[in-house]
Amino acid sequence: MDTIKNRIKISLKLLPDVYIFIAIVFIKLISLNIVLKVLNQSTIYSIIGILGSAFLFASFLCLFKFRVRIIAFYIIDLIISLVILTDVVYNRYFLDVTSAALIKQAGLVGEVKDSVNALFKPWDLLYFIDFIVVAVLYKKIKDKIVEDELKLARRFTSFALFIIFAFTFNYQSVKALEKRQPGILKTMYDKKYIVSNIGSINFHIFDLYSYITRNVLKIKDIDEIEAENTLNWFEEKNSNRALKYFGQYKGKNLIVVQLEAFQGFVLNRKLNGVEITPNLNKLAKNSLVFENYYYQTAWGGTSDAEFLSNVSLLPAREGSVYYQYAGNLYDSLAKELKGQGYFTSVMHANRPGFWNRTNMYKALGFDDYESEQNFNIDEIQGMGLSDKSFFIQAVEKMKGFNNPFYSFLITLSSHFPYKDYQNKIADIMDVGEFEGDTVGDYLKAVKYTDVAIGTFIEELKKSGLWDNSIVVFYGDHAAIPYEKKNKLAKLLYGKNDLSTFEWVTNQKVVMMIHFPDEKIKGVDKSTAGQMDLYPTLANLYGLEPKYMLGRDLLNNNEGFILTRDGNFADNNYVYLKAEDKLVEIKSGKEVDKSKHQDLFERYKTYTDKSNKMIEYDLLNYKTDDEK
Ligand code: GP9
Ligand code: MN
Repeated sequence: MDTIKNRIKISLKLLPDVYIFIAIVFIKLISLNIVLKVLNQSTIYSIIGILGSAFLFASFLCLFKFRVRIIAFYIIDLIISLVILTDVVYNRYFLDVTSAALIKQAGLVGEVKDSVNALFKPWDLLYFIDFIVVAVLYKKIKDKIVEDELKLARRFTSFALFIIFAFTFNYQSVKALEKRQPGILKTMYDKKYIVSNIGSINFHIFDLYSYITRNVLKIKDIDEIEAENTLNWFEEKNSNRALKYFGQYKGKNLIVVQLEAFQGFVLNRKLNGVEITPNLNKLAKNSLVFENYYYQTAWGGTSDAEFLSNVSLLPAREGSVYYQYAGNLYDSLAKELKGQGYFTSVMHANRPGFWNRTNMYKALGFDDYESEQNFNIDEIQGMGLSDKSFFIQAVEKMKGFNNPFYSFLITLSSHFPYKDYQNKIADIMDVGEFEGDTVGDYLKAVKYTDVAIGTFIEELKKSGLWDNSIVVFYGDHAAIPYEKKNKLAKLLYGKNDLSTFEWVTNQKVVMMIHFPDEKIKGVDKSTAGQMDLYPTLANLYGLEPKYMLGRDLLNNNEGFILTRDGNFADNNYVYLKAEDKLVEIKSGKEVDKSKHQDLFERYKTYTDKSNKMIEYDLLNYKTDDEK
């Protein structure tokens, strides 16, 4: 027993350079969090994570004799310092940290090449000052260490100890992060938040792992015939040019508003005699309303809704398409409109790195991205800038745009958990028995955003933009979590629970299109979804994109939607994956699946084609092929 203790003691004692290494890495990583201004989001677990990553590298150092060790020290220190420096410089420009996927977007760096030089500051050299300090120290301690050089077994003991520490610390840190934000390491929706919680090195290890498994270790590449087949399938699907309304609104502005968590049931609903969304209800009377518009988002939440609506492909089967496939080539609404001389802009008053938007909006072809940085954060409501202030400032910006333009707006205030942190909307409406519950908080948040929408419409009218623009409003995804379904049952049906059928058929969002001449209006009851927006708008604006999964809602009544959790529906039937049941929508009764195999086939084909398109970046493949 005593010898083991002694062995450990000696093993740890004679490695002063390793401790210096740990201290240096620790200081550098903490200073990075200070520079990134994310220290306030950190917890004790971030210190544990940062120590964990320092221990991990330290453990490898222990394996070598001093002379080799000191070289390894320099190499690892240099790599870590360069990673930190890249993040610091990248953050100065893009307000985010780097990720391996950016390798595919080298062009992006090219674009800012001139400013890259300007982005380096003299004090960045401080990240390398330790190289001199260590060189001086090295001279002093070299002889002593070489004299008492540890034997291989002892060095191995130190290695084992450090590696155990490394794994324990890192595990604790990562576990704490996943507990606070489940799934964040798959979707990477807020890279800076991850850095703040587990340290930069751990983040980059996860990021690299995800990149390698996705790109380098892909089981096989798609063969040529399969790629051609997939592209042909899309081309054929989109080749039947619509007859009705084609190009009828060419030249009109397009304003698309994606509303945070606007579930379908809020529209035209009253609670204790009071309308929840009076402004949208009023607008609905003169708009084309889709009553059965499903959201099709998956892990990527808001970003998936943006993607579905602008690209008309399904989101990633795991993780988020905005993070994993930001380097792909896309055919998108913004790009197509740009081809017709439109100015394209996207506005969302959150940090630009959130959901990897800075990179993805470039891939989607937006000319301009107005993030939190470009708004005056003069009023907070919910998750950030209040929708009211956001809308007012957005109209101001639009007034300055060259016409015609496409403006894509994403709201923020009605974000889960709908808490009225600023205590501003507590009395906005009486939610009766739902007071104090998520459902009650949600209804107030929706009411708040609806009031802001009222202001938005007024401002658009005042500016003259209203009469010259198609304006679309739709919700991004669910608002009420599954564990709150009893309360939802109370609100919707005055009962205590929802069946799976009721739950699934309520996973819809608000959706309406307002036309400047109000010639197209009414209620469409066909089954539709977010992948149908792009094809519908493409037709109205006379565009002919060829790689969309959805349908043109004005020229095809054959409704069909599918979601990533395996549900799908047409106008008559809905498949409930959780119960493996096909149900007739009208009666709510189960029907014989074997008689509707065509629906199952369709689901499979759609999923398969969409997956291939994204996972193999087929448009890029096609472009390469054509070169
Ligand atoms: C963040 C906002 C919310 O900018 O869009 O994203 P969500 O959490 O709803 O996916
Ligand atoms: Mn959202």
